[in-house]
Amino acid sequence: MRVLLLTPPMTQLNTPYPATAYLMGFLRLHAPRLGLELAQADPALELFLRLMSGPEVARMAETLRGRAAGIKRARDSMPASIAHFLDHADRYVSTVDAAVRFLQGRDPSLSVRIAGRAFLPEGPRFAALSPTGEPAEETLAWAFGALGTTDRARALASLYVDDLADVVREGLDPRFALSRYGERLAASAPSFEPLLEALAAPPTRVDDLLDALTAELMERHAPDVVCFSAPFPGNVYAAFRMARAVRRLRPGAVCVLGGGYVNTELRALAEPRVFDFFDYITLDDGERPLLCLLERLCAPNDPSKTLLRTFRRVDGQVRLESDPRHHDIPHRDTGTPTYEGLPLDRYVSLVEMLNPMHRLWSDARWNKVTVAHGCYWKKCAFCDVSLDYIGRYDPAAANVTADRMAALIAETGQSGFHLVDEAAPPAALRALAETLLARGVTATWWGNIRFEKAFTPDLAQLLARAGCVGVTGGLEVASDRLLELMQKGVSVEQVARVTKAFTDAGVLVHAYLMYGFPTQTEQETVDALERVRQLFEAGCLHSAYWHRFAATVHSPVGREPARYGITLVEGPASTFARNDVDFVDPTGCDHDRLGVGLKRALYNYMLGLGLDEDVRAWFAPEGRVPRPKVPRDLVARALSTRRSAR
Ligand code: B12
Repeated sequence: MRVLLLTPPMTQLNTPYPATAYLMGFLRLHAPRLGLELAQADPALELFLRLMSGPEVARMAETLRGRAAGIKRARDSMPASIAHFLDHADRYVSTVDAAVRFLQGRDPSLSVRIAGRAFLPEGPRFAALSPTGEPAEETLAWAFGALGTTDRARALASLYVDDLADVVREGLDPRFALSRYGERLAASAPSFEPLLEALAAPPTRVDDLLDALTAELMERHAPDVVCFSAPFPGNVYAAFRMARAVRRLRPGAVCVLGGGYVNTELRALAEPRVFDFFDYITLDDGERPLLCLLERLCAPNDPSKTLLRTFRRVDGQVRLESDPRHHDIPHRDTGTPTYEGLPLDRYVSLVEMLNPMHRLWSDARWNKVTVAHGCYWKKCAFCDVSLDYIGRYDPAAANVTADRMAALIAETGQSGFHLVDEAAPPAALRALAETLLARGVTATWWGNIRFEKAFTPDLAQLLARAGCVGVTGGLEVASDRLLELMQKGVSVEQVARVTKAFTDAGVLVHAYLMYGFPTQTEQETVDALERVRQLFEAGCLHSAYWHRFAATVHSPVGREPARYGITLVEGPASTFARNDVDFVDPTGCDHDRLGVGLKRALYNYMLGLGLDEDVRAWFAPEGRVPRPKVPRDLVARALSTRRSAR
């Protein structure tokens, strides 16, 4: 039986999303017994590469020119990205292949030409180089100095790709973005109808390319089973579109859907029409459910071959079949992920922001491993702790993780790892670091943690010696009252000490921040910004991102809203996706207004700017806010306690 595993567009482009690699690594262990032939492909990358190619960009110019020709005064109503593109279309056509090759790392010498700024056309996105009106050269010189030619060229080529992506979105397909496609059709969508309508609409050029790609994959692999992974809402539209094409091209093939989006948003699926596209949809970790399904497909007449957490359509109704005798595969036994079959030299490294920590997300290729399945804390009120991928904690021994890393280095020739844990546990990281050092493995790695007391300066130094280059973690609302309410289990002062331990060890640190948590007041938001300012000033943080809090149905806030002082607003009954829920917070704070100032401040802090400004200044364009009530030396004092305690 031939099984093809796919990641439908779009996801980040610098490295493969790992679900197909994890599942293929696991299925390999069972392939001889079941007679499976396994293959994986990444249509997300392929679609990008097709769009960003000379012939396609030429076609884009022709289409957009043709469209404009029919409209009076078309130029006046044209988005800036398209106007600029049409003015310089020939240059885009002649440079796009070279720029993409450069971003793939396949033509490094081109950096000198790109860095010279006469080679690539510079559209509206390049305004990001002059955020406050300064000449772009000043920003580039500040960021890359005189010798950083490669990085400078990468940043410029990334802006060039952003401009072209804007042209695709504004000119050809409004659903398109570089790392998500049609996201809004799927995210928390109570009804399947909008997605169905989009699938029934006349195809865009992006749709046509996707259909062609699907046809090629069917021809190359002739699969009997096609597994689609939808990690995010931004993969869902393409998954349905591709599944429909598979149905037409290979009517006998079985289509299966799984992934993070499904595990989070489709748990209460009741829409039978979804099964016009997919035969089976599985929940949570895919190893056991997929194995059960493949065993059943191999022996269709054997009634003992039952399913685990698998939706299918029976007599026109959606049914979840789950035999309680099956259990998930322990993390230690899931096998080693494999990237076999994926074109690792064709992924595209983009520089999305001039901040070293931010780069880890979109730049360079990272192999992925998981140190521990789930979260060992699993109490945070905003988090989907009731779901299996968070709630079921199952670490693997350090030897197992180190073996997987060694195997991936041997397979890919690359030693960079993104640990895709919910929150890698300190004890497991210590053991992993000691194992890597004892074995003499050279690896570079980063991942998400909780800013726990257990991450002492000594442990941070050990992790850094073993190859840790970055950690991300939640400081969330940066207010002790709210951190306690949400059961985060950390205090601001503790976060200051832990993050400083990491930055002192030379490790990059990113903080996830949140605003708009239930009962949060304006004063608390201003105070939070003051604490974050101090953390940047004291060198505890390199980067951060402020998310607007959203209540989800699987989080403690969504399940027990009264405990957090809010009431949920019931939306329309859902037969399709369920995740975010609207709520009313009687505190009545205007978080939208404050959010703009918070983001403005952070953007500047990440570039090392405005750290001595009164935080109220960042909110000023939207109105007045109260004076912060936080001692100006809160973080400095927290850090000096650390020193005297040592
Ligand atoms: C690391 C991570 C990130 C990283 C890296 C992302 C990347 N592109 O690689 C960062 C921080 C950048 C990130 C960003 C985002 N993330 Co994120 N991320 C995660 C996290 C913690 C781990 C992902 C991972 O690599 N897991 C390991 C793989 C192997 O697990 P998996 O994909 O779930 O696959 C397993 C099963 O799902 C199943 N399976 C998967 N596919 C298939 C297919 C079939 C056929 C079958 C049978 C089974 C199956 O089997 C696999 C093995 O068990 C997950 C939560 C989690 N613990 O999974 C959230 C998670 C996937 N992210 C999520 C979201 C929403 C996002 C963002 C959209 C956030 C935002 N608003 O910007 C962005 C999107 C980024 C993008 N477009 O690429 C959500 C998705 C839920 C949803 N609502 O759809 C999750 C589930 C977390 C959450 N509850 O919010 N993320």
